[in-house]
This record gives sequence, structure tokens and C-alpha cells, in this order.
Amino acid sequence: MKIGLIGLPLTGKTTLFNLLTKSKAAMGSFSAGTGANIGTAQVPDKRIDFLSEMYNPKKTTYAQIEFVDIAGFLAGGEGHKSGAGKFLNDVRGCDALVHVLRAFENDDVVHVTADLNPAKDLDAVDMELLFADLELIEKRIERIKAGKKITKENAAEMNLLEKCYGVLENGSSMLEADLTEEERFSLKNFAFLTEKPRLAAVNMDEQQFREKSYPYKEKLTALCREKNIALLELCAQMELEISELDDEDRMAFMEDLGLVETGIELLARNVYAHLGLLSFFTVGEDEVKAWTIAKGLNAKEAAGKIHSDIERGFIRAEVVKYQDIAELGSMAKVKEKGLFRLEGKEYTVQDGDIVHFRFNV
Ligand SMILES: Nc1nc2c(ncn2[C@@H]2O[C@H](COP(=O)(O)OP(=O)(O)OP(=O)(O)O)[C@@H](O)[C@H]2O)c(=O)[nH]1
Ligand SMILES: [Mg+2]
Repeated sequence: MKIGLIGLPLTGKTTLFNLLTKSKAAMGSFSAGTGANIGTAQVPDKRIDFLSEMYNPKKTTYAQIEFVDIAGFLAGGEGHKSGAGKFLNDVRGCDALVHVLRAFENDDVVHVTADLNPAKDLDAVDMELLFADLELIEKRIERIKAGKKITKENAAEMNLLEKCYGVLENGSSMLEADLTEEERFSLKNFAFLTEKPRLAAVNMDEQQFREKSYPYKEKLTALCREKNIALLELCAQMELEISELDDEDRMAFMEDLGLVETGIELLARNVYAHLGLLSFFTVGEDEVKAWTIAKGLNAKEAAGKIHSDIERGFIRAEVVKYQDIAELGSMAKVKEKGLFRLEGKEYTVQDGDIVHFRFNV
């Protein structure tokens, strides 16, 4: 899972990236046109903490999310063309996007648009993604039309592309387009930018965070609802500063600010909830490990995420619910109560399942 941090210049993307991935990428200067920073964040999970304590394994592995800190992009600004290509390419490589919006007041940091309006900024970058998709469709249609002969397949593709064009022209995203599963699959190679699931994160200063208020909050909230994207509120710089303190001081500061979870906890929770992901676990003396998969995968498909051999030679899955083991305290007690289940390949894996795959190759 590769998540891109996108937004206008100087909205706090690199600050957030450093917070999430514990990196030390340079902040505070225009990065437009430069390469992206890439880093991984461990997804905190109390269930893994618990299981690790219980099994005392040689290795404990949390789920990971890869974050790509993409250079800020100024629509229609100077160097638009050259900047746009790099920006759009970096965006295209991501599975999902977090749009970082500036609400914070900071006289030392240039504000790139006329006024501080995160709702307007959200629309501005969205437009850019939308135009990129429109251009992609136009080019493909042109190429088909320029061909010697328009085959039946070409005609069908063109039909579908024209339908998508209409959707985008109306300001909707490819994600919202009413397409069948087959149609979507046939368009996969286009890697449309507006088809990427995304979240919005508004970056506030300390005062705004304490007051739970920032300019155009209502407008932004309504816009996100309309676009059907989750809106997270955070305070990247302050949290980055706090994260460098020792545990005791950090807890005290967090409490004082009313910060109930860390940036990565907030991001990860929302990424899993809104991008349709879940975690299952494998446990043993060697390793306790969290695996991230899409909701709806069956046991055999989930096995394939661990190793293709396990999928190929799948016999059955032995499944225990995390909740049961947490409540009863041991695998032996879970078995005693008959809460240990044998599942076939069609079983849909659930969040919090502890799974042991039986296979034969
Ligand atoms: N007051 C305040 N300043 C912030 C906050 N977040 C970021 N900044 C400052 O804003 C400046 C820009 O932050 P960056 O994280 O580099 O912004 P960016 O979005 O990565 O910028 P580009 O890569 O150029 O697009 C830095 O000087 C930060 O210290 C915040 O929450 N509050
Ligand atoms: Mg940056």
C-alpha cells in the first residue's frame, strides 16, 4: 500500500511525512519539480502488542504503509508544464492519496494562493487531477481515430472512454463513474488519477487545533461530504515537535492539547476504514505478524498474500478470533471452548482473524 501525500506547495506535506515515517526530509522550502521522498510507517496495533507479549516471538512485525511525499504543485503557476509532468507521474504510482490542506497561519511561510482557503485549494488540485485524466482519454481517442481501421474492440473502448469523459466533464471523478466491474477492469492500464481513493487532511496550527476551528471549516466539511472523502484534522508541526520528546513529556503534551491519538494512528485508522482494508495475523514462536489485505478476500486469496505456494497448495485455514484469545488468555482455552474453527478456501477473512494455513505443495 503506497499512499501519496499531495497538495499545493508549503501545506506541510513533508512535515507530515517526517512525522509518519520518522524521516528527516528537508522542510520549509519549495520542492516543486523535485523528486518525491519515500518512507515507510509502522502501523501501531494494540492487538499485535498483545499477541507479541503472549507468544514472545523472535520477531514482531507490524503492518506497514509506504508514504510518498510528493512535491507541492501549483496549478497554472510558473513552470506549470514541466512541474505538472513530474507531479502527475508521482501521483500515478500511488495506490491512494492524502490531500494535505493548509489551514495554519505562519507569517514565515509563503502562502501560494490569494487567501487561506483549504476548500478552494482542495478543488484546485482536484481540477488538476481531473484535467490529467481528461487529457489521457482525449489522447487515446485521437489515437484510435487516427488508426487505419477501427475494430469492434476499438469502437467499444471508444464508447466507454466517451462515457468516462462525460463523467469527468461534469466534475465527477472516475471513482464516482457508474461502471461495471468489467468496464473498470478494462480501463485499469490507464491508471486514472481521479480513480484513486483519497482522504483530505487539514493541517492546523496550535491555536486552531485547540479551538477546533480554522478558516472555511464549514465550507471544507461540506465539500468533503459532497465529494465523499473523509476529512482528518491534524497539526503536523506541533506533533512533530512533540514526537521528539521522551514518552512521559509526550503523553503530557498530548493530553494538554487534547490529542487522543498520534498522527500515524489517525492516518492508519482512516486509511483502513476508508480504503477497505483489514488486518489478519499469523502467530508463532518465530514471528507474530500483521498482514494487510483488501476486505472481501477469501482464505485462499489471503494465503496468496503470504506466499504463492500457500495459495496453490491451500488445504484449509485454522482460524481464531483475536477477540476470543484476548478475552480467554490462551489458545488452549480458545480450543476448549470450541472457538477454534476450520475454514475452507471460500471463507471470507475477517479483521482480527488469527490464521494458520495448512497447505501442501
Ligand atoms: N505554524 C505551522 N507551520 C507549519 C505547520 N506545518 C508545516 N509548517 C511549516 O510550513 C513550512 C512548509 O512545510 P513543509 O512540510 O516543507 O511543506 P510542503 O507541503 O512539504 O512543501 P512543498 O514540498 O514545497 O510543497 C515549514 O516551514 C513548516 O515548518 C503547522 O502545522 N503549523
Ligand atoms: Mg515538501
